[in-house]
Amino acid sequence: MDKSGKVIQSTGKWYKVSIDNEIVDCRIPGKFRLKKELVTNPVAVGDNVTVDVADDGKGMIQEVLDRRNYIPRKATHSKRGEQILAANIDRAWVVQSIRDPKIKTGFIDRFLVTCEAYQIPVGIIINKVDLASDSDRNMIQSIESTYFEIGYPLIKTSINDKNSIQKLKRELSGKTSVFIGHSGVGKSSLINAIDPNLDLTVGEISDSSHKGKHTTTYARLVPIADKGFIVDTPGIREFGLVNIEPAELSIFFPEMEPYRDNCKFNNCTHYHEPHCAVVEAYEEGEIHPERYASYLNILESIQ
Ligand SMILES: Nc1nc2c(ncn2[C@@H]2O[C@H](COP(=O)(O)OP(=O)(O)O)[C@@H](O)[C@H]2O)c(=O)[nH]1
Ligand SMILES: [Mg+2]
Ligand SMILES: [Zn+2]
Repeated sequence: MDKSGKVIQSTGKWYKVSIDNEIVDCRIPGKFRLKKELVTNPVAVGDNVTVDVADDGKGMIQEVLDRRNYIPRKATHSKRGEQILAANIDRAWVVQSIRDPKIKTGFIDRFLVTCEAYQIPVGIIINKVDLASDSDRNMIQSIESTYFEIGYPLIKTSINDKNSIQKLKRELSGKTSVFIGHSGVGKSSLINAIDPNLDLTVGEISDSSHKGKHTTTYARLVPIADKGFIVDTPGIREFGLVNIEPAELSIFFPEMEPYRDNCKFNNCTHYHEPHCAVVEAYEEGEIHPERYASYLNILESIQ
């Protein structure tokens, strides 16, 4: 009888599948590779699969269940189409630190747009709040209210504050999560704080310094304290804004949703066009100035 499980690691040849909390080494039938799909990997980390487990304990993956969502990665130039870095993500978290390095809301907004475009629920973690000065604290408050109003969860954390770690732990419990953010913001430290058994290396040099070495690195799901997974890979500091048309960008800014259909032009980019309902809403204070500035920045980069 087939068993169901979740792919937690892949080398392209072998797959490790978690079935009832046990790890089973699996292969895929050759026919999986022949399917003319747009993606370059037929089975990805995070996929829910059914497996036929043989008497020797090895498995053969029978079926990949429909993906709820996935994190794309631009396939290397030799290949066609998209590579799936990880599938079935319950929430992606953009991790920023208030200082060292300083928080950049532009990065947050770019990341939120990508997650909206790929239908990945997303939240924001502001780490190292123990380093905040008084003026930083005001800034945190203003950032909090901006993102709260448009519906994104935001958690303030410090590895020196147990309560904040507990709160984060509750958010991640039983879910498959992914942390994205620049080197040094504290991703590994937070994961260690949540599950000290993992003992990830802290303070390692920038992920980008390994570029080239890791061109074929696959993602891995790391089980955290027996409930939930965190996607681990050095290759997802940022995932690109692929295939967003300028006139579609505002779809991925939830606060523009109530206005965008009222513009005079239906291909309005909400920038220079006359009778733009989004610009009017911005001028009336319905859209946060920094979010609109981010919108224009991203618009410029995709035009
Ligand atoms: N003060 C303070 N330092 C932190 C915090 N979290 C991480 N750090 C420090 O920030 C540095 C980078 O952390 P690391 O986890 O390696 O960041 P990563 O590159 O995002 O994985 C290390 O020196 C950590 O000790 C925090 O909440 N407060
Ligand atoms: Mg790290
Ligand atoms: Zn408009």
